[in-house]
Amino acid sequence: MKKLAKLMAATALTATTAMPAMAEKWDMPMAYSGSNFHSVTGAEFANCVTTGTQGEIEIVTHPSGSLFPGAQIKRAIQTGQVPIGERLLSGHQNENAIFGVDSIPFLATSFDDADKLWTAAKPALEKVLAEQNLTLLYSVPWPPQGLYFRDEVNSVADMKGIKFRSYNNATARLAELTGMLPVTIEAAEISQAFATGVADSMVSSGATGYDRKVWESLNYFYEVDAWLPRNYIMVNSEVWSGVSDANKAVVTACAGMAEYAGTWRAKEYTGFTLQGLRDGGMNVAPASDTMKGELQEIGATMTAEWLEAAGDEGKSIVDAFKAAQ
Ligand code: PCA
Repeated sequence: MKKLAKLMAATALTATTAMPAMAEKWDMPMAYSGSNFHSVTGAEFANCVTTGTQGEIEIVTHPSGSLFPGAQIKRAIQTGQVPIGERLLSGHQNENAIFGVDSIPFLATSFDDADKLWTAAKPALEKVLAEQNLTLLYSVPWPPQGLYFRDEVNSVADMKGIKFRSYNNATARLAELTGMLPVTIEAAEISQAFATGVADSMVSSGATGYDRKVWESLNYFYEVDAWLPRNYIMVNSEVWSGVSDANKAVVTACAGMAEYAGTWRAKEYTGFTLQGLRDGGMNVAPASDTMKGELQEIGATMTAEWLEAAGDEGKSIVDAFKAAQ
């Protein structure tokens, strides 16, 4: 009897000191550097969930593409290799044109408009993701996209033959239409690509140029405000359906706060990083009217191409966005 009592006491002790019965660790791959505002937002989201669920779900972020490079993150979540992760939405435009809704040149060129476009597109995107075993948690925009070059350019004619780093279908198409030579390179790899001359230009935000210190190789940033692409955080739908209602409420609340905080950071980061590029020695200025006009023509071509590819669903998103403007 004594022995049994001892055993029971020991078991009780183990039960109270052990981790909660349902404790799970969720590794969360992210493609951009740890100091990037999306990664900082993701780390805060992870802490919020870990604290809010009292450790029942512990999210551990892996920035810089250290667990999976950007191009593999969505598939890794779909197939259950990891439960959660962050990816550039337009990285999947080759699967479905709807994913490219945020990279249509000159459609939504401010944070306010990017927000309206997101609201208009979200139901269709959630539906496509659900068909792929994915549940959307939150999304944060990048700052407006401008053009980086090693050498000065004043018109589209000056761009001919320049090696251009692309990050999705739209950026590769932009290169084609401007006579440049696209090469796809992840953000984590661009410093080296510019240093070694694999590429001499790109379209991106001031944020990415700043994060990757591109002033070490490039000299010009033309503010074009072509579009504001987005990152989004998704969870495997089967994993999600196994989460308790109480923990789902925590994750959803943390996601809402992350979307808000991340968007605020993106806005703050816009001016800060452009100044950072200047401080690094780059020429930062709005594109000339000639260049803007030429790019707008290319934008019109790309808009027509996107509408063609995205069909009725795409048209209704653009119509709903324009009605909200
Ligand atoms: N930075 C990312 C995507 C958009 C942006 O501003 C990149 O250049 O890869």
